[in-house]
Amino acid sequence: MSDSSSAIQSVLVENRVFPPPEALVKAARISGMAGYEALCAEANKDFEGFWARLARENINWTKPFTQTLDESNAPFYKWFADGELNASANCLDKHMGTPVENKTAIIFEADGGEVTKVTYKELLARVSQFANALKARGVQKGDRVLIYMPMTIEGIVAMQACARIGATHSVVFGGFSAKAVQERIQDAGAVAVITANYQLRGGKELPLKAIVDEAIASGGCECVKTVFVYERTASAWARVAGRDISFAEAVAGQSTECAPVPVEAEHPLFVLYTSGSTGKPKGVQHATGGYMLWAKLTMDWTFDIQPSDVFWCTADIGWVTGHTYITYGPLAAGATEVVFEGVPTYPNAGRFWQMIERHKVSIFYTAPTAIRSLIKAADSDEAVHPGKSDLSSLRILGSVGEPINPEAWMWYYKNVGQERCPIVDTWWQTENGGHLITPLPGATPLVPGSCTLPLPGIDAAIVDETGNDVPNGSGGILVIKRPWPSMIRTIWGDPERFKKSYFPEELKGYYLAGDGAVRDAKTGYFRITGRIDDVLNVSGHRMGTMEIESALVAKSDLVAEAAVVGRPDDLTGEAICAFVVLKRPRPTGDEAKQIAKELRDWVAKEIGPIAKPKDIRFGDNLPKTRSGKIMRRLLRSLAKGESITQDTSTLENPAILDQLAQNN
Ligand code: 6R9
Repeated sequence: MSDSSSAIQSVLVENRVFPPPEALVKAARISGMAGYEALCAEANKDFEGFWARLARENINWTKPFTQTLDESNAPFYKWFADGELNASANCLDKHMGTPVENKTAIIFEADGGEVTKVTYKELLARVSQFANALKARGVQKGDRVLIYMPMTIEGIVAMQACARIGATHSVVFGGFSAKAVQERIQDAGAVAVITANYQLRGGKELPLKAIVDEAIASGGCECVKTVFVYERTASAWARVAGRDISFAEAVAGQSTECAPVPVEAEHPLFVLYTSGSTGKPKGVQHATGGYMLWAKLTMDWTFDIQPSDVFWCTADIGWVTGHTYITYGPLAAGATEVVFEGVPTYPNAGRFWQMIERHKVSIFYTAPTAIRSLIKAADSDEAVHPGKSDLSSLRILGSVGEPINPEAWMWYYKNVGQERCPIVDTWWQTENGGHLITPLPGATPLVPGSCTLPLPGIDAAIVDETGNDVPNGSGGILVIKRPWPSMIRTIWGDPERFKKSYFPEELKGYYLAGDGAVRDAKTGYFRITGRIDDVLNVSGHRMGTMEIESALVAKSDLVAEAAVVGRPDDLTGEAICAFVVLKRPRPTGDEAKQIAKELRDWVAKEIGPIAKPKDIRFGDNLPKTRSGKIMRRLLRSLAKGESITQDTSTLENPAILDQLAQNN
C-alpha cells in the first residue's frame, strides 16, 4: 500500500487508464489518491486505533466497546467484543428525528412494473410490527430463522425484524431446491421459516411455500415451529394447521413499536450458506458489530453515497451482495434504494436501463454476467440498447461477483456510464462481509478488468504455497494477512472446518480467499484470475464441483460415478461440465440426450436450476491414474474442447478420452 503513489504514476502511462472525474475527486469522501493514502497510513500506524475510530464514528453502540481486536484465540478473531448494538437500530431507528425519517428508503419495482415506495419511518413501523409477530410465535434472541423469500420489501422486513430481536437469519436463495432448504433448516436448527406463497419472476408465478412444505416433510426439521407465509399473489396455498400463519394474520393486532434488542458485537447476525470444495455447503457466520461497520463504511468509501443518491444493487437478498448492499448497507447509510423483484430480460432486455431512467438511479451495482447478457441482447436488438434510455442520472457504476472481462468493462463504461462514471470493480466474498479490494470512485485511476487496490486497513497479498510473497507480475494465491472487522467468524457448527478451509497451516495464519490473483508489475494493481479450489463461478453464483458430483451420484439407480469441472463460457463466465459413468452401457444418440436431460432435471431438484450442468458427457469410465485418481486436468481440457496434448502415460485407460470428448 505504501508504494501506491509510484503505482499511480506508472498506471497512468498504461494504455487504458481512466482517471476519476475531477469533480468527483473534489467532492468525494475519499478525495484523490492522497485521501486514500492518508487512510492507509493511519491504518498502518495504529491498526486498532484506526478501526476503533471508524467503529465509533459509524455505529451507534448501546454499550461502547473498550477492546477493539481480540486475537487471543486466532483465527477466531473478535472485534469490539464488549460492545453492544442492534443492527436494525443502526439501519432504521438512528434516522428517526432526522431529515431521513420521511425520506424514501425503498423504491420497490415489482416484476410486472408496479412501483411502491416506503419511507424510513414506515419501514421502521413494518419491521417493528413483524418483529413483534416473530416474538408472539416464540422466536427469541439467539434463535435461527430461515428466510426463503422473493425480492420484495417483505424480504427485507423479515431480515431486519430478525436482527431487531437478536434472532440469527439464514436466507436461502429462492432458486434453491427443497433438499437444499431441508439441509439448511437442519444444519442451522431453524425454529421458524419465513417464506411467500409464490414468487414472481419474468411474468411467471413460481412456488416457494410448497417447496418449504416438501423440505420440512422430508424429515429432520422438527425444530421448525412456525412457517410465516407472505401472500405475494392471490393464489391459494396449503396450510399446515397450527404451524403456518400468513403475514396478515401474524401482524394483525401487533404494535408497530418494538424496542430493538441490544446484542453483543460478536452475536451472529446471520449465517449464509455458500459452496466450498466439499459436497456440503458452509454456513458462513457473521458477527453483528464488525459486519455492520463494514456495510456502512463501504457505502461511504466505495460508493461515496450522498443524501441525494438513488442506489440500486441488482443482487438478490439470497446472496451476500443482497445482504450487505440491499438489506443493511444502504439503510445504514440513510440512502434511497431501488429494490427489484424481477429479471433483467423481462418484459425485455432494456428493463435495467428503463428502470435507471424511471427512478433516476445514480449508483448502479450489478454483475458481469448480467452485463454480458445485456450486451448480447443490445447487439441483436437496438430497441433494448442502453442508449435508448436517459441514463444521465448515473454517477457511479459497480461490478461484483466474478472477474469482469475488459471488453464487457469497456462496453459498460461507454454505453451505460457514458464515459462519465467510474466503475468500481469490487472484489469480495461471502466470507468477507463486504468489499475488500476495489477502486474508490473519487480516487483510483481505473484499469479495465482490475479490482485495483485494497481498502485502507486491508492487508491483501499474493503468496506461494508456503505463504511467501511472490513478486508483482507473477501470479499466486490471494490471502489477507491481517484480520478485518467484517470477516467470517466461523462455519456454523463446524469450527474445525473453518480453521482448515480458511487458515491452513502452511499459509502462516493468513486468510485464504480461494482465488488466484496477480499484481501488475508496475502498478501493484490486483487482477483476480478466478478460483483455485474446486469451486466454480457460474453467472456469479458459487457452486462446488463436489456438490454437483454428490447430487449426480445420489441418482444411484442410474449413475455409477461422476466428475464435474468448469469450462470458460462467454456468457456465464464458467459453465458446468459433468462427466458421467452410468450403471448401464454408455448411451449414445437420442438415448444419451434423454438421459442427459433426466440428469439435469435431477440436479435441479437436488440443488436448484442454477446447478444444472450445461454439458453432460458419458464414458465407460473416467480418466484415472493407476492409483485410481481422476485426472481432472484432462477433464478440464476435454471440457474446453482442446485436443489432449498433455502427458497421458500415467493414465490407466487412455481410450476413454475419445468417448468423453463427445457432448450430449
Ligand atoms: C460477493 C460475492 C465470491 C467469489 C470470489 C471470486 C468471485 C467476486 C469479484 C470476483 C473477480 C470481482 N468474485 N467478486 N472475482 N472480481 N470483482 O460474489 O461473493 O458469492 O461468495 O463469491 O466470487 O472468485 O472468491 P461470493
